[in-house]
Amino acid sequence: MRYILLALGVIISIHYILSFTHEEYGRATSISTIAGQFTGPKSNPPYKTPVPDEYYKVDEPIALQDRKSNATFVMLVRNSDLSGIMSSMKQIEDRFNKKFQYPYVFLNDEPFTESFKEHIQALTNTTVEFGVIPHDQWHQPSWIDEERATKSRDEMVRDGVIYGGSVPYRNMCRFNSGFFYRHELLQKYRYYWRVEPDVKLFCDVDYDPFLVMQDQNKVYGFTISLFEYQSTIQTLWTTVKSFINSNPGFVSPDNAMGFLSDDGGESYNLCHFWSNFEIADLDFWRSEAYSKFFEFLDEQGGFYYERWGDAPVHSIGAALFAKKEQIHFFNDIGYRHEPFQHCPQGELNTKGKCWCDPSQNFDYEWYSCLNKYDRMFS
Ligand SMILES: Nc1nc2c(ncn2[C@@H]2O[C@H](COP(=O)(O)OP(=O)(O)OP(=O)(O)O)[C@@H](O)[C@H]2O)c(=O)[nH]1
Ligand SMILES: *[C@@H]1O[C@H](CO)[C@@H](O)[C@H](O)[C@H]1NC(C)=O
Ligand SMILES: *[C@@H]1O[C@H](CO)[C@@H](O)[C@H](O)[C@H]1NC(C)=O
Ligand SMILES: [Mg+2]
Repeated sequence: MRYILLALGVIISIHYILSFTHEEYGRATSISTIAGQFTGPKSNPPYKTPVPDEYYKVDEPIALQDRKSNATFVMLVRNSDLSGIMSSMKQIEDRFNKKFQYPYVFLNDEPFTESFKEHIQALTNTTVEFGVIPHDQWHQPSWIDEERATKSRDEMVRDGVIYGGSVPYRNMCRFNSGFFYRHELLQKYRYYWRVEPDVKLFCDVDYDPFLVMQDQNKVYGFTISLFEYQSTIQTLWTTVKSFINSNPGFVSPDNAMGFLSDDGGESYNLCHFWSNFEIADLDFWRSEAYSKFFEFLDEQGGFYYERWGDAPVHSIGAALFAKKEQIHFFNDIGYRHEPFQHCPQGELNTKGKCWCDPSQNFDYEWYSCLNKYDRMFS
């Protein structure tokens, strides 16, 4: 414990020196003059200060394109996910995108069928691109010891761990952790909004969340946070600590370790942002800190020997390499991915014309981690 605290102290001071020469992350570089309005008093989480009215385009059928972000939707799906992803996409269009007109990138480990593409393109007037994932970025690397991987999958099946026996699920987690942002179709974008099949969007999103990310220098946005299954990440935290110890300069000053750990970094409390919803900065994943971090994790083989999820991996990366203020809770976006939902409360519910019942809200349920996010600001 002492040792970790000491290490973090050193990390923070070293980072201060290094940050002026390399990393942009962890430093407020582009907060504009209006940023003060958002940030609010230091004693409040930033999301308690609502998005200013100037950002809202309530009565415009198509938002005036005076300012647009460099952003896209990203959907990783199979051909068989057509109906589920059409359902999600229709809601994205109706609640937000028919007004803001951002493009879509669909990714798959095999080619999309013509019929899939036609059905998807019919849902929008914006650009939709369909990409195939390079073989090596999806499949289990040849240096993974298959005997050890099989043994671990069998154990997880026996223990009833969800997706414990699945190799494709592991491929998906590894791809989302370290490769999607390197896909050629995403190179031209800075921000993305990840959308999965069969999710629900409860409220009108009458402002552009990408512009809010950009103007406030945010790198990661979430709607739901919760605990991970310990059995899927047995050695993840030991690996993270080992990375931090050998690369102290990457850890941001004023990071969000307080969200991840209840004892100053000694142990992981299993909290993570639920990554089926993400609005985030692709350049953050492309940064030296996160790239090296992913490489280090990948070398341990934990995506296959265990079942490391992209949610804890992204969350730990964001929490350590960004400032806590750069992680945004989209309190006003009503969202459901089975079996949990975030339903905006009070005025936000009315403002967004939300159709969820505010009493059905995961925010402060016992399995939620939002209180650990909040406590970092008090
Ligand atoms: N192309 C492709 N996409 C996949 C594959 N497996 C999962 N995905 C996508 O990866 C994302 C996460 O997979 P899900 O099956 O939703 O995993 P989950 O959200 O942890 O679990 P659920 O509770 O089943 O939703 C979704 O967008 C899926 O469509 C696969 O084998 N191929
Ligand atoms: C696309 O644009 C055309 C012409 O402006 C319009 O008639 C049509 O309804 C639009 N479709 C969608 C899905 O927005
Ligand atoms: C959008 O962002 C990407 C990644 O940072 C960058 O390469 C690209 O030049 C940007 N495009 C525009 C139009 O600013
Ligand atoms: Mg899902």
